[in-house]
Amino acid sequence: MSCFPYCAVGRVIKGFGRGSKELGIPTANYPEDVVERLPQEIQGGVYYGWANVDNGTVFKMVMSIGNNPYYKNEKRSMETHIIHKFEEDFYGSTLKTVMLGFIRPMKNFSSLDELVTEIHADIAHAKEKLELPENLAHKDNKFFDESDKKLSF
Ligand code: ADP
Ligand code: RBF
Ligand code: MG
Repeated sequence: MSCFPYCAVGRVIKGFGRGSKELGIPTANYPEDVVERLPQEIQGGVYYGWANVDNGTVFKMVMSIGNNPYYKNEKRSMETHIIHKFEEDFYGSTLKTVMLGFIRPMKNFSSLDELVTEIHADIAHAKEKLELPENLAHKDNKFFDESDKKLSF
């Protein structure tokens, strides 16, 4: 059994400020309540899927889900890198994501260079997987429509 597709929606908050943007890989962070709703089956790791901001164009994305040992209760973070060049930041906007598959578990890296190289490989992997017909189909998922009025937040 699989819990994919997994849909998440929430406002974009300020992250840890670890400078993902400076690495050329900005990650939009979800608030805690969105992270807490994640099913147990979705473990720490890297995932691929689709995303949009304020019901706009749907783009490919990669998501990093991490267990931060410095937080009590093994709280996880959900950081989405949208594979698109945005002209401006979108803090406070509504981010919708549809997760479709797992890429790899979280790893420890001995240098930032290695981490960045691995993330670029993740992005290439995601781009390819999302071209498969069964994944491409979710680009038009009703969830991304503005007409979806059932969301309450
Ligand atoms: P933070 O620590 O606050 O998450 P980042 O350096 O990770 O800071 O930058 C994330 C922010 O960059 C997002 O919240 C968003 O406003 C902006 N941003 C711009 N382009 C993208 C993109 N392609 N994917 C994700 N976030 C982006
Ligand atoms: N950080 C890690 O320590 N290990 C990882 O394996 C890892 N994989 C990532 C994969 C993707 C696609 C992205 C966007 C980030 C990844 N990060 C990883 C970085 C981390 O979650 C976070 O973005 C940085 O710590 C900067 O905030
Ligand atoms: Mg971030």
